[in-house]
Amino acid sequence: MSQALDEIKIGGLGASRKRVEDNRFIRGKGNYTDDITLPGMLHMEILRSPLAHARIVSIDASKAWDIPGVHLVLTGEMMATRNLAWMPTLSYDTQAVLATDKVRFQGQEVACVIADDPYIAKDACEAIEVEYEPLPVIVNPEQAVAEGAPVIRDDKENQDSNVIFDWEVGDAAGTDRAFEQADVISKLRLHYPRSHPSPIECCGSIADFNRATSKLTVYMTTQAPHIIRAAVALVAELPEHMIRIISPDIGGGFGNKVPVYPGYVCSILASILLERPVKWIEDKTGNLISTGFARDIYLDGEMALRRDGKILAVRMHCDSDHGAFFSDAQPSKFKIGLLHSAFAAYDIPVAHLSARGTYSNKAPGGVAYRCSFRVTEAMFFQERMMQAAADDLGLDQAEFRRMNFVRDEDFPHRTPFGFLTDSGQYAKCLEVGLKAIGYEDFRRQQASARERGRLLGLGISTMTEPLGAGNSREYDILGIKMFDSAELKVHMTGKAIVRTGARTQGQGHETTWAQIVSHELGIPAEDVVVEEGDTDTAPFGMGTYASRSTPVAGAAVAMVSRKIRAKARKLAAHLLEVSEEDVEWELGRFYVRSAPDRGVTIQECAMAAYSNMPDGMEPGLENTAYYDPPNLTWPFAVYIVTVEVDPETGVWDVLTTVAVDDCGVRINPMIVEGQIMGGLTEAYAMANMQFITFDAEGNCVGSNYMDYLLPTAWETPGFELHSEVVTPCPHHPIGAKGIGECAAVGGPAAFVNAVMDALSGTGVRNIDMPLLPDRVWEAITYRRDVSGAPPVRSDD
Ligand code: MCN
Ligand code: CUM
Repeated sequence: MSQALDEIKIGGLGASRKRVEDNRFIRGKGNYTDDITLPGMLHMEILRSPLAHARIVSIDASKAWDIPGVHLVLTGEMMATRNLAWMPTLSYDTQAVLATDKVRFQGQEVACVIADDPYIAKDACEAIEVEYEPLPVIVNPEQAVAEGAPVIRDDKENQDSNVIFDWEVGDAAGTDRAFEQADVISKLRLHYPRSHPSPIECCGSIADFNRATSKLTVYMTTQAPHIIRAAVALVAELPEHMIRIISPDIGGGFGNKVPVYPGYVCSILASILLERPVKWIEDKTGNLISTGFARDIYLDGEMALRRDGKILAVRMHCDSDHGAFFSDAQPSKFKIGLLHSAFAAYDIPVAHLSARGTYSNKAPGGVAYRCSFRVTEAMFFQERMMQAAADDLGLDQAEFRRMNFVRDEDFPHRTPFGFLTDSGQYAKCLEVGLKAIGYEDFRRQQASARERGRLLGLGISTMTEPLGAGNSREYDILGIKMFDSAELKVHMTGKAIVRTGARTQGQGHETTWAQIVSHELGIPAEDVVVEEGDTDTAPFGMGTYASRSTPVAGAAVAMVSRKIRAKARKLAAHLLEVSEEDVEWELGRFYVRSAPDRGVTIQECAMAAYSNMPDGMEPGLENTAYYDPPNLTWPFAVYIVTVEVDPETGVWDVLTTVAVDDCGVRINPMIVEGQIMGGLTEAYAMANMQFITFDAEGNCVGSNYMDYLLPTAWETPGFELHSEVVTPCPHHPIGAKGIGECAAVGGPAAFVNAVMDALSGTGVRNIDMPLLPDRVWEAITYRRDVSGAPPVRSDD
C-alpha cells in the first residue's frame, strides 16, 4: 500500500490553493515602496516639461533653492558634471535623465527638488523658471520620416534622421514568388494605438546611501531588481556588492516597472549627495504621461491566398513609434521584439516582415504592457488579418483557421519566421470554444437579427505565443543572458524557504512556487515560504516579464527541489541502512523497495541533514539551481466573443466571452483563471475604452483617468473559462507553459473581430482601437474605415 501524500491536500501541483500573499493584502498589511519610511528621509519631486519639443534656453532655480525646507535642486547641468545627464537604455540607445539641451516630449524630466516633504518639493518645482524655445513637433512615424522633419535626436552623433532601425526577417524573395501564385491577396492596414499599463501603484524609489558603510540600498518598484543593480553599478560606477536593490510589494507592474526611469537615478544621486534617504513617489499624471507606454505601431499586412483557403504567404510591414528615446526592453537580437512570432499557430510556407522604428516627440515606449515583447501586436495583427482574409475568400471564420492550423502531429514545427513551436492541440481548443459559444446557433440568430435591423457579431481569436524569455543562446538584454534561478533551503524541521530571481507583482509567486516544492518534495505548501526581490538574498535572475517566471524561474524551483531530493535520498539510505539503489520515492517519503513499510519522511531526512548525516557528507539541505530553458513555452488560446452593436449610437455590448486556454500543466488553476480574467478585462478595456493619444502640438490627450478609463466590475463583461485542454510543455520540468499575458495578448482581436463581424457587409474593413461609440457610429453611418491615429484635434 502506497503511503504517498495526497498532493492536492498538501497544496501541490493542481491545487487551487488560496493566495497566501492575500493574507496581508486584503488586510491592508502589504508593504509597498510608499509604505516605507526611513529615519531622516527627504522627498523628491520632478519638474516635467509642458512642451513636447523645445530648446532649453535657461533654467533658473534660485527661487526654488530659497524656499525653506528645500535641500537640493537637481538640474541636467548638475547631472552632466557627474556624467549622469544621460543614461543607457535597454535597447542600446541613450535617454536623458534630466534634460540639458532640449526637451523631447511632454512630461520629460527637467529638474528635481529634494525637500523635507513632498509638498514643499512640489511647490519648489513650480518656482523653477525654465525658458523654452519651441520647436516643430512630430507625433507619428509619417511625420518622422517626412522631408525636412526636424531631427529629434540631434544629441546623437551620426543621427541625421528620425529613423531608429530598419529591420527585416523572413524570406523576401520566396514571399514575392508566393504572392505571384496567389488567387486572392487580402490586405489590411491597422494601427495598434498607444496603451498604458497604469498599475494602481505608480513607480517610485527610496534611495538610502550610507557613507559610513558605503552601502547604497534602494527600495524600488522594479520587476527586475538584479538588472537594476547591474545598471546602477555600470552607470553610476558604484561597486556592485555595495548596492542592494529591494523590490517590496508591488501594486501591479504589467510591464510598466521594467524600464529604468530618471526618477530612480535622481533619487540615488540625491541620496549620495545629501547622505540621507530620498523618497520619490510618482503621481498618477506623471505615470500616465511619462512612463513606459506600449504599442503605437502601424501595420500594412498582406496575405497570399489560394481560393480554397490555404494561406500561401504573409507579408507584413510595421512602422513603430518609440517616442523620444528607444528605451524598450527587448532581446538584443530583435529590434521589433518578438513581433515575428505572428502566425506561429498557422502552417504557412513563407513569410516576410519588415519593420521601421522611428523617434517622435512622445514619451518613450513601445514595449511594456502584458506583451512579451510585442507579441500582443503580433497576435492582434495576425487575428485581424485572418478575419479579413476569411471575409475576402467568403469562407467561414472558424473553418479558415482550422484548415490552416499547425496540426497536432506536425510538432516540432518551424514557423516561417524561424521560431520552433513544440506542442499544442489547436483544433481541439477551437472545437471546445465553438461548442461553448454555440457557434452554429449564433450564426442563425445573427442572420435573423440582421433581417430585423439588429447587428450581432462574433469574433474569434486563436493564437499561440512565445512566453518565457530564455534560452541564453538567443535571448539576452544588453548582452546579459536570459536564464533564471532558484535557491531552496530546507531547515532541520522540514520547513523551507525558496528564493528566485523573479519578482512577483501580483501574479502569486508566493503561492505557486511553494506548490512546485510540494510537488517535488512532498513538503506541504504551507511549510514553504517564498521570498523574492532582494538582491542581497535572492539568487541572480532576470526578473519577471514576458511571462517568464513559470517557464524559467518556476522550472528552476523544480530543478533545485530535485537536487534537494537527490541528497535526501542519500540521507534516507543512511537512515534506513540500505544502499541508495534500494531506496524508492513516493510523494513525501523514501522507502525500502523490498520492504515498503520501512520508510522515512522528507522531514526526517531534513533533520538528519543537520543531526545525523553519513560520514563524509556535507551537512545541511540547501541548494541553488540556474535554469536555462531549451526553448520558449508556447501556450495556445482561443477567445470567442459575441456582441451586439447599436447602429443608432455605435455603442456595443458584449453578450458572451468564451476563453479556452491551454497553458500546459496548471500549477494553481485558480491563479491561472485569475490571470486569464485579468487579461480579458484589459483586452476588453483596450478594445473598448482606453484612449491615450497626442494632438499636433504633442500634448498628451488622455493622461488622466477621466479620459483613460480603467474598467471596473460594472462595465467588465462576464467570462466563461475552459480548462479541459492540457498539452504539457515537452521541455519544462513540470510541463507548465506561461499564462500571465495570454488573454491580454489574444483578447483584443476577439473583441474587435466581433464588432467588425457585426458590421460585415457594410464595406467597413477596419476601425482602430479603441472602438469608441463615435468611431463605430461613424463607420456605420458613412460606411468607411475609421482610424484613431495621432494627431487628434486638440479641441476634440
Ligand atoms: N501559473 C500556473 N500554471 C501555469 C502557468 C502559470 O499556476 N501553467 C501561475 C504562476 O505560477 C504565477 C502566475 O500563474 O503565479 C503567472 O505566471 P507566469 O505565466 O509565469 O507569468 P509571470 O509570473 O512571469 O508574470 C508576468 C506576467 C506579465 S509579463 C505581466 S505584464 C503581467 C502578468 O504576468 N503583470 C501582472 N499578470 C499580472 N498579474 C497581476 N496581478 N499583476 C501584474 O502586474
Ligand atoms: Cu511586456 S509587459 Mo510583462 O512582459 O512585464
